[in-house]
Amino acid sequence: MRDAVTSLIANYDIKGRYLDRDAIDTLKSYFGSGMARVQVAASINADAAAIVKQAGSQLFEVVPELIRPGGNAYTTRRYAACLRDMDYYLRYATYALVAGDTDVLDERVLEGLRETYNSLGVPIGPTVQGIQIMKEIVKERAAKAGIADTSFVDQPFDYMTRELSEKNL
Ligand SMILES: CCC1=C(C)/C(=C/C2=NC(=C\c3[nH]c(/C=C4\NC(=O)[C@H](C)[C@H]4CC)c(C)c3CCC(=O)O)/C(CCC(=O)O)=C2C)NC1=O
Repeated sequence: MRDAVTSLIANYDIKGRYLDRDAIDTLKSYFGSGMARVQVAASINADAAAIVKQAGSQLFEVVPELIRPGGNAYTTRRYAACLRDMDYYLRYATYALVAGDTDVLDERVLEGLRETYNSLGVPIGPTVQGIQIMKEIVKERAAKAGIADTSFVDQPFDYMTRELSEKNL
């Protein structure tokens, strides 16, 4: 599992090069957003269950078919599985935020997921909507907590979205 620093070092080591200006800029940007990353992760951790619940309610409001008979999240068991999946995405997003790298998502979340979803008929579109709703909730909270530039929050959520949707089309 890699983070922003180990990824960068690995790249330079392969080429046998010292850290150049680009590398230093990348490191500055990562460490510059470091406290904000930790702050966002802490704010998510403190309220993860509520964030998942709110995102679930919003998703089922936008796509109510999911929880009607015939919908993939219909029945208590599947409803719970859906919220549990959202919780996975949120938790791993916090890891990726702190790491400043999406490697953990490839390794622990996305590997084989598309196949599983396809075989169970879990629809990708609404899953991606749920991930995006969580992103917006987290960004709102970060902004309220006084973090001026919340753009770094996008990365893990957008990465999961892109990987899930691209590979399914
Ligand atoms: C940490 C990495 C990890 C992930 C990501 C993961 C996902 C995951 N979601 C699953 C099921 C599921 N996932 C959903 C999710 C949804 N259905 C919908 O309609 C919505 C769009 C969506 C919620 C947003 C549902 C309903 C099931 C149960 C499907 C079934 O058993 O029929 C399953 C099948 C096994 C099981 O039910 O536990 C896996 C492996 N498991 C993991 O270990």
